[in-house]
Amino acid sequence: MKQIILLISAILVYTQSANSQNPHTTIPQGFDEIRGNISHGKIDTISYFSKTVGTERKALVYTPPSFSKDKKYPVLYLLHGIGGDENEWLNGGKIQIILDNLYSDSKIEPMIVVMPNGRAMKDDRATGNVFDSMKVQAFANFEKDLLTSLIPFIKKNYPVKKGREHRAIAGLSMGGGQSLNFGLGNPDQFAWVGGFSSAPNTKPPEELVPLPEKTKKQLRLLWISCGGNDGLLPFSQRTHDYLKENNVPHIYYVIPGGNHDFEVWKESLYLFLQLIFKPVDSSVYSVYMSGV
Ligand code: FER
Repeated sequence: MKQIILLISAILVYTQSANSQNPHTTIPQGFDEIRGNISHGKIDTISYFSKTVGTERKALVYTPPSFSKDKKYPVLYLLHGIGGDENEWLNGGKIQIILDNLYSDSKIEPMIVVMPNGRAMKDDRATGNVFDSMKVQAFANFEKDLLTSLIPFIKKNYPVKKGREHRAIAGLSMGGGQSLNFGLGNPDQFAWVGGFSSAPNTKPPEELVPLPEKTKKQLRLLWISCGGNDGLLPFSQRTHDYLKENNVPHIYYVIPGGNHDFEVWKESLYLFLQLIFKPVDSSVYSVYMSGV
Protein backbone atom coordinates (compact mmCIF):
# COMPACT_ATOMS: atom_id res chain seq x y z
CA MET A 1 0.00 0.00 0.00
CA LYS A 2 2.79 2.37 1.03
CA GLN A 3 4.55 1.65 -2.25
CA ILE A 4 1.43 2.43 -4.24
CA ILE A 5 1.02 5.77 -2.44
CA LEU A 6 4.68 6.54 -3.08
CA LEU A 7 4.30 5.65 -6.74
CA ILE A 8 1.18 7.83 -7.14
CA SER A 9 2.93 10.73 -5.36
CA ALA A 10 5.94 10.35 -7.63
CA ILE A 11 3.73 10.42 -10.73
CA LEU A 12 1.89 13.50 -9.44
CA VAL A 13 5.15 15.34 -8.69
CA TYR A 14 6.53 14.33 -12.07
CA THR A 15 3.49 15.49 -14.07
CA GLN A 16 3.28 18.74 -12.13
CA SER A 17 6.91 19.59 -12.71
CA ALA A 18 6.54 18.57 -16.36
CA ASN A 19 3.62 20.99 -16.65
CA SER A 20 5.40 23.82 -14.92
CA GLN A 21 8.32 23.35 -17.30
CA ASN A 22 6.13 23.33 -20.37
CA PRO A 23 8.20 25.50 -22.71
CA HIS A 24 5.05 26.82 -24.37
CA THR A 25 3.40 28.24 -21.30
CA THR A 26 6.24 28.96 -18.89
CA ILE A 27 6.72 32.62 -18.13
CA PRO A 28 10.19 33.34 -16.73
CA GLN A 29 10.40 35.62 -13.74
CA GLY A 30 11.39 39.13 -14.67
CA PHE A 31 10.03 38.90 -18.23
CA ASP A 32 8.41 42.32 -17.70
CA GLU A 33 11.15 43.90 -15.59
CA ILE A 34 13.83 46.28 -16.82
CA ARG A 35 17.24 44.62 -17.31
CA GLY A 36 20.57 46.37 -17.27
CA ASN A 37 23.03 46.12 -20.15
CA ILE A 38 20.64 45.22 -22.91
CA SER A 39 19.73 47.12 -26.06
CA HIS A 40 16.45 48.94 -26.22
CA GLY A 41 13.94 49.42 -28.98
CA LYS A 42 12.50 52.82 -29.70
CA ILE A 43 8.97 54.14 -29.26
CA ASP A 44 7.74 56.81 -31.68
CA THR A 45 4.47 58.67 -31.34
CA ILE A 46 3.11 59.10 -34.82
CA SER A 47 0.15 61.05 -36.12
CA TYR A 48 -1.78 60.05 -39.26
CA PHE A 49 -4.75 61.56 -41.02
CA SER A 50 -7.83 59.37 -40.69
CA LYS A 51 -10.15 59.51 -43.68
CA THR A 52 -12.77 57.71 -41.59
CA VAL A 53 -12.79 60.12 -38.65
CA GLY A 54 -11.61 63.25 -40.45
CA THR A 55 -8.95 64.07 -37.85
CA GLU A 56 -5.28 63.49 -37.15
CA ARG A 57 -5.03 60.42 -34.93
CA LYS A 58 -2.16 59.18 -32.76
CA ALA A 59 -0.48 55.80 -32.49
CA LEU A 60 2.69 54.49 -30.86
CA VAL A 61 5.21 52.56 -32.92
CA TYR A 62 7.88 50.32 -31.37
CA THR A 63 10.89 49.56 -33.57
CA PRO A 64 13.31 46.83 -32.42
CA PRO A 65 16.84 47.37 -31.04
CA SER A 66 18.42 46.16 -34.30
CA PHE A 67 16.16 48.42 -36.41
CA SER A 68 17.58 49.52 -39.76
CA LYS A 69 15.85 51.43 -42.52
CA ASP A 70 17.65 49.12 -44.96
CA LYS A 71 15.78 46.06 -43.72
CA LYS A 72 12.09 45.22 -43.97
CA TYR A 73 9.92 44.13 -41.08
CA PRO A 74 6.60 42.41 -40.46
CA VAL A 75 4.07 44.43 -38.44
CA LEU A 76 1.94 43.59 -35.42
CA TYR A 77 -1.07 45.85 -34.79
CA LEU A 78 -1.71 45.68 -31.05
CA LEU A 79 -5.03 46.95 -29.68
CA HIS A 80 -6.16 48.19 -26.27
CA GLY A 81 -9.28 47.69 -24.12
CA ILE A 82 -12.40 49.72 -23.38
CA GLY A 83 -10.73 51.96 -20.77
CA GLY A 84 -7.50 52.40 -22.70
CA ASP A 85 -5.93 54.27 -25.58
CA GLU A 86 -2.72 54.09 -27.61
CA ASN A 87 -0.67 54.25 -24.38
CA GLU A 88 -2.32 51.35 -22.57
CA TRP A 89 0.06 48.59 -23.69
CA LEU A 90 3.04 50.80 -22.88
CA ASN A 91 1.89 51.85 -19.41
CA GLY A 92 -0.12 48.86 -18.15
CA GLY A 93 1.37 46.22 -20.43
CA LYS A 94 5.09 47.09 -20.13
CA ILE A 95 5.29 46.32 -23.84
CA GLN A 96 8.63 48.03 -24.33
CA ILE A 97 10.28 46.08 -21.51
CA ILE A 98 8.76 42.77 -22.61
CA LEU A 99 9.91 43.29 -26.21
CA ASP A 100 13.40 44.47 -25.23
CA ASN A 101 13.85 41.38 -23.03
CA LEU A 102 12.56 39.02 -25.74
CA TYR A 103 15.00 40.50 -28.28
CA SER A 104 17.81 40.26 -25.78
CA ASP A 105 17.06 36.52 -25.46
CA SER A 106 16.66 36.14 -29.27
CA LYS A 107 13.19 34.74 -28.78
CA ILE A 108 11.24 36.71 -31.37
CA GLU A 109 11.47 37.74 -35.00
CA PRO A 110 12.33 41.39 -35.58
CA MET A 111 9.03 43.20 -36.05
CA ILE A 112 7.43 46.60 -35.82
CA VAL A 113 4.63 46.91 -33.26
CA VAL A 114 1.96 49.55 -33.92
CA MET A 115 -0.31 50.55 -31.04
CA PRO A 116 -3.19 52.69 -32.32
CA ASN A 117 -6.10 54.33 -30.58
CA GLY A 118 -8.91 51.88 -31.42
CA ARG A 119 -11.75 54.26 -30.58
CA ALA A 120 -12.25 55.80 -34.01
CA MET A 121 -14.09 59.04 -33.21
CA LYS A 122 -13.19 62.71 -32.98
CA ASP A 123 -12.81 62.74 -29.19
CA ASP A 124 -11.07 59.40 -28.76
CA ARG A 125 -9.99 59.87 -25.15
CA ALA A 126 -10.89 57.21 -22.58
CA THR A 127 -12.82 59.66 -20.42
CA GLY A 128 -16.40 59.80 -19.13
CA ASN A 129 -18.53 56.69 -19.58
CA VAL A 130 -16.30 54.42 -21.64
CA PHE A 131 -19.26 52.04 -22.13
CA ASP A 132 -21.27 54.77 -23.91
CA SER A 133 -22.81 53.25 -27.07
CA MET A 134 -21.16 55.83 -29.38
CA LYS A 135 -17.76 54.99 -27.91
CA VAL A 136 -18.39 51.26 -28.21
CA GLN A 137 -19.47 51.80 -31.85
CA ALA A 138 -16.21 53.69 -32.42
CA PHE A 139 -14.30 50.46 -31.69
CA ALA A 140 -16.14 48.87 -34.64
CA ASN A 141 -15.56 51.94 -36.83
CA PHE A 142 -11.83 51.54 -36.28
CA GLU A 143 -11.79 48.68 -38.82
CA LYS A 144 -12.18 51.14 -41.67
CA ASP A 145 -9.66 53.59 -40.22
CA LEU A 146 -7.12 50.81 -39.76
CA LEU A 147 -7.50 49.42 -43.27
CA THR A 148 -7.82 52.66 -45.21
CA SER A 149 -5.62 55.10 -43.27
CA LEU A 150 -3.31 53.59 -40.63
CA ILE A 151 -1.98 50.56 -42.52
CA PRO A 152 -1.25 52.68 -45.63
CA PHE A 153 0.48 55.29 -43.42
CA ILE A 154 2.72 52.63 -41.82
CA LYS A 155 3.52 51.13 -45.24
CA LYS A 156 4.55 54.54 -46.49
CA ASN A 157 6.61 55.65 -43.49
CA TYR A 158 8.27 52.48 -42.19
CA PRO A 159 10.28 49.77 -43.95
CA VAL A 160 7.67 47.06 -43.78
CA LYS A 161 7.18 43.76 -45.53
CA LYS A 162 3.93 43.93 -47.45
CA GLY A 163 1.16 41.37 -47.53
CA ARG A 164 -0.96 39.32 -45.16
CA GLU A 165 1.80 36.86 -44.24
CA HIS A 166 3.71 39.76 -42.71
CA ARG A 167 0.86 41.36 -40.80
CA ALA A 168 -0.55 40.35 -37.40
CA ILE A 169 -3.35 41.75 -35.27
CA ALA A 170 -3.89 41.13 -31.56
CA GLY A 171 -5.43 42.89 -28.63
CA LEU A 172 -6.92 42.76 -25.18
CA SER A 173 -10.64 42.68 -24.36
CA MET A 174 -12.36 45.20 -26.72
CA GLY A 175 -9.11 45.03 -28.69
CA GLY A 176 -9.32 41.24 -28.60
CA GLY A 177 -12.81 41.40 -30.08
CA GLN A 178 -11.56 43.87 -32.69
CA SER A 179 -8.64 41.59 -33.55
CA LEU A 180 -10.84 38.55 -34.07
CA ASN A 181 -13.45 40.56 -36.01
CA PHE A 182 -11.01 42.46 -38.21
CA GLY A 183 -8.38 39.74 -38.48
CA LEU A 184 -10.73 36.89 -39.37
CA GLY A 185 -12.95 39.26 -41.38
CA ASN A 186 -10.05 40.39 -43.56
CA PRO A 187 -7.99 37.26 -44.25
CA ASP A 188 -6.43 39.03 -47.24
CA GLN A 189 -4.86 41.46 -44.74
CA PHE A 190 -3.90 39.40 -41.67
CA ALA A 191 -2.48 35.88 -41.37
CA TRP A 192 -1.74 36.03 -37.61
CA VAL A 193 -4.59 36.80 -35.23
CA GLY A 194 -4.75 36.93 -31.43
CA GLY A 195 -7.63 37.67 -29.05
CA PHE A 196 -6.81 38.06 -25.35
CA SER A 197 -9.86 38.04 -23.01
CA SER A 198 -12.03 39.11 -25.93
CA ALA A 199 -15.05 41.27 -25.05
CA PRO A 200 -18.74 41.06 -26.03
CA ASN A 201 -17.91 42.98 -29.22
CA THR A 202 -16.55 39.67 -30.58
CA LYS A 203 -18.82 38.60 -33.43
CA PRO A 204 -20.65 35.27 -33.06
CA PRO A 205 -18.42 32.45 -34.31
CA GLU A 206 -20.59 31.69 -37.37
CA GLU A 207 -20.07 35.29 -38.48
CA LEU A 208 -16.38 35.33 -37.58
CA VAL A 209 -15.62 32.17 -39.50
CA PRO A 210 -18.43 31.51 -41.99
CA LEU A 211 -16.18 29.42 -44.23
CA PRO A 212 -13.98 27.30 -41.97
CA GLU A 213 -12.20 25.55 -44.85
CA LYS A 214 -11.14 28.88 -46.34
CA THR A 215 -10.00 30.27 -42.98
CA LYS A 216 -8.00 27.11 -42.37
CA LYS A 217 -6.07 27.60 -45.60
CA GLN A 218 -5.38 31.30 -45.11
CA LEU A 219 -4.49 31.63 -41.43
CA ARG A 220 -0.99 31.08 -40.16
CA LEU A 221 -1.92 31.31 -36.47
CA LEU A 222 -5.08 31.94 -34.49
CA TRP A 223 -4.61 32.54 -30.77
CA ILE A 224 -7.43 32.78 -28.22
CA SER A 225 -6.63 33.17 -24.53
CA CYS A 226 -8.52 34.26 -21.43
CA GLY A 227 -8.22 34.13 -17.67
CA GLY A 228 -10.08 31.18 -16.17
CA ASN A 229 -11.84 33.51 -13.69
CA ASP A 230 -12.73 36.21 -16.23
CA GLY A 231 -16.49 36.84 -16.59
CA LEU A 232 -15.87 37.33 -20.32
CA LEU A 233 -14.58 33.76 -20.75
CA PRO A 234 -17.82 32.63 -22.53
CA PHE A 235 -16.91 34.80 -25.54
CA SER A 236 -13.61 32.96 -25.96
CA GLN A 237 -15.14 29.61 -25.10
CA ARG A 238 -17.91 29.81 -27.72
CA THR A 239 -15.37 30.80 -30.39
CA HIS A 240 -13.11 27.91 -29.39
CA ASP A 241 -16.03 25.42 -29.37
CA TYR A 242 -17.02 26.42 -32.90
CA LEU A 243 -13.46 26.31 -34.21
CA LYS A 244 -12.95 22.90 -32.65
CA GLU A 245 -16.19 21.57 -34.15
CA ASN A 246 -15.09 22.82 -37.54
CA ASN A 247 -11.51 21.60 -37.24
CA VAL A 248 -9.91 25.04 -37.55
CA PRO A 249 -6.49 24.79 -35.89
CA HIS A 250 -6.06 27.39 -33.16
CA ILE A 251 -4.52 27.88 -29.76
CA TYR A 252 -6.98 28.06 -26.90
CA TYR A 253 -5.27 28.93 -23.67
CA VAL A 254 -7.31 29.42 -20.50
CA ILE A 255 -4.90 30.81 -17.94
CA PRO A 256 -5.57 29.06 -14.63
CA GLY A 257 -6.86 31.49 -12.01
CA GLY A 258 -6.50 34.41 -14.42
CA ASN A 259 -8.67 37.52 -14.12
CA HIS A 260 -9.53 40.37 -16.47
CA ASP A 261 -6.21 42.11 -15.99
CA PHE A 262 -2.71 42.76 -17.27
CA GLU A 263 -1.28 39.61 -15.67
CA VAL A 264 -3.24 37.64 -18.27
CA TRP A 265 -2.59 40.12 -21.10
CA LYS A 266 1.16 40.40 -20.52
CA GLU A 267 1.44 36.63 -20.34
CA SER A 268 -0.65 36.19 -23.49
CA LEU A 269 1.40 38.79 -25.33
CA TYR A 270 4.70 37.26 -24.20
CA LEU A 271 3.68 33.86 -25.58
CA PHE A 272 1.96 35.16 -28.74
CA LEU A 273 4.97 37.30 -29.73
CA GLN A 274 7.18 34.21 -29.75
CA LEU A 275 4.91 32.38 -32.19
CA ILE A 276 4.35 34.95 -34.90
CA PHE A 277 6.23 35.57 -38.14
CA LYS A 278 7.98 32.19 -37.97
CA PRO A 279 7.05 28.63 -38.90
CA VAL A 280 4.38 27.23 -36.60
CA ASP A 281 5.16 23.87 -35.04
CA SER A 282 1.74 22.23 -34.96
CA SER A 283 2.56 20.50 -31.67
CA VAL A 284 1.86 23.81 -29.89
CA TYR A 285 -1.89 23.30 -30.36
CA SER A 286 -2.13 20.19 -28.24
CA VAL A 287 0.01 21.73 -25.51
CA TYR A 288 -2.28 24.70 -24.92
CA MET A 289 -5.49 22.80 -25.49
CA SER A 290 -4.79 20.01 -23.04
CA GLY A 291 -7.51 19.80 -20.45
CA VAL A 292 -9.97 21.94 -22.46
C1 FER B 1 -19.01 44.67 -21.76
C2 FER B 1 -18.09 44.19 -20.84
C3 FER B 1 -16.72 44.45 -21.02
C4 FER B 1 -18.56 45.40 -22.87
C5 FER B 1 -17.22 45.64 -23.04
C6 FER B 1 -16.28 45.18 -22.12
C7 FER B 1 -19.17 46.63 -24.79
C8 FER B 1 -14.89 45.48 -22.34
C9 FER B 1 -13.93 45.37 -21.42
C10 FER B 1 -12.53 45.76 -21.70
O1 FER B 1 -12.20 46.20 -22.82
O2 FER B 1 -11.72 45.60 -20.79
O3 FER B 1 -20.32 44.43 -21.62
O4 FER B 1 -19.53 45.83 -23.74
